[in-house]
Amino acid sequence: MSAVTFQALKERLKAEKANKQNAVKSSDTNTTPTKTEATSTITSNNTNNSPLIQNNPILTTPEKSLPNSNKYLNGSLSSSLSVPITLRSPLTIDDINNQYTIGTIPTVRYIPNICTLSMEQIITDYIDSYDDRWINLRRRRLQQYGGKPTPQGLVDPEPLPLFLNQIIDCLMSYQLFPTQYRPNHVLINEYLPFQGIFPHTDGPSYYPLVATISIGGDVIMRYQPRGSSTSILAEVILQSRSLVVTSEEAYTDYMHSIAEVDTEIIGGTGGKCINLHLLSPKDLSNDTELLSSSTKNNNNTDTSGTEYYQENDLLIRSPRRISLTIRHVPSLETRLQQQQQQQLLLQQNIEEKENTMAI
Ligand SMILES: O=C(O)CCC(=O)C(=O)O
Repeated sequence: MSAVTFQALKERLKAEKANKQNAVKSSDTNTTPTKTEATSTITSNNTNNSPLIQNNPILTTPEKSLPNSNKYLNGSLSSSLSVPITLRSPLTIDDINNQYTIGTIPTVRYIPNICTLSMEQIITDYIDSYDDRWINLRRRRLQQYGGKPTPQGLVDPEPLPLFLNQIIDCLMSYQLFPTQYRPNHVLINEYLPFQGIFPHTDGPSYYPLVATISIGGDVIMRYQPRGSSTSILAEVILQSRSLVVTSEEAYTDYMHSIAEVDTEIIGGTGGKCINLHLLSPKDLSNDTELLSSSTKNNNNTDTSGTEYYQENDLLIRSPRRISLTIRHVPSLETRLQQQQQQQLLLQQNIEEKENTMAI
C-alpha cells in the first residue's frame, strides 16, 4: 500500500471516529433547527441591528476582539489573527476565463491553489474566532455575513469583517466582479464527513456570479440541469485552497450539490469529472508553500511520483471542510429601481404594440 493511500485510510478512520463522536453529541443535545437548505432564507442569530446602509460599497468591521478563552489568548491562533489575508496574485479575469474555464457546463471556472497552506490555516483561524456566529442547520453549520438576502434586496445589511473584505479585495483585483457588484455577502459552510448540501440553485436574491473558496478538504461538487431529479451531468472536484467561479448559465440553469457521504468515487455518479486536468497533487500536506504547478504525466503522477486524482479514484472526505461563498446582494433600493425600470419597459412595449395595431 502506498504511503499516500495509507495516510488517506488513516485520515478516513480518524474522520469516522470523529463523526461517531459527533453523532453521539448531537443526539444528546438535539437542537435541530427548522431551517431549510435554501440559503436565501437563513435567519442569522446575529443581533447586530445595523441601520440600513445605502450605497456604501465597502463596509468593514474591525477584526473582532478575541474571545476570552485560553485557546484564543495563547499560542499561534492569536498571532495569526493579525495577519492580513492575501490570495494568489497576480491573476486576471482573462487568465481565469482563458485558462480555468472547464467546459461541459458553460461559465464554471476552477482555479487551483488560490492561497498558500499557511494562508489557508490563517483563514480557518479567523473563521474559528467568530465561534458565536455559527448557525446549526439540520445537515451542517454555517456563518452568514453581510445581512439577509431576499428577492426584494438585502435586509439588515451589516459590515463584513476585515478578513473577508481582504479576501474580496483580492477577488476585485482580478476584476472578477464588476465594481458596482462588489461582494457584500459571505456564507461560510462547514462540512464534517457525511455532511453535504442538497441540489439547489442560488436563486434570484443574488447578483448571478458566485466565488467559492474551499479550505480544509476536498469534495466533489455535482452539477445537474435545473429541475432534473437524478441525472448528474458533471462533477467538479473542489480541492482545498481552490476557487470556483459560477455565473450566467451555470448559475441559472444548473443545480449544484455535495453528497452526504464520507467517501466518493470520482465519476461514480455517471457524470464526467471535468476539472481533472487542473487539479493539484492529492496530498500537499508536506509542502510548505505552494503555487508551483507541476506537470503530470499520463499515469497521473509527476516526475517525483506525486499522485493526482483520476477517474474511479476514491476521494476521502477530510474531518472538516469549510467553504466561503462570496456574492453580491443588491440593496432594497437597487432592487426597487430595477423593478420600476422593468415595469416602465414593459409599459413602453405594450404602448408600442398598441400604437402599431392602431396604424
Ligand atoms: O460548500 C460549497 O462548496 C457550496 C456551498 C453552496 O452551494 C452554497 O452556499 O449555496
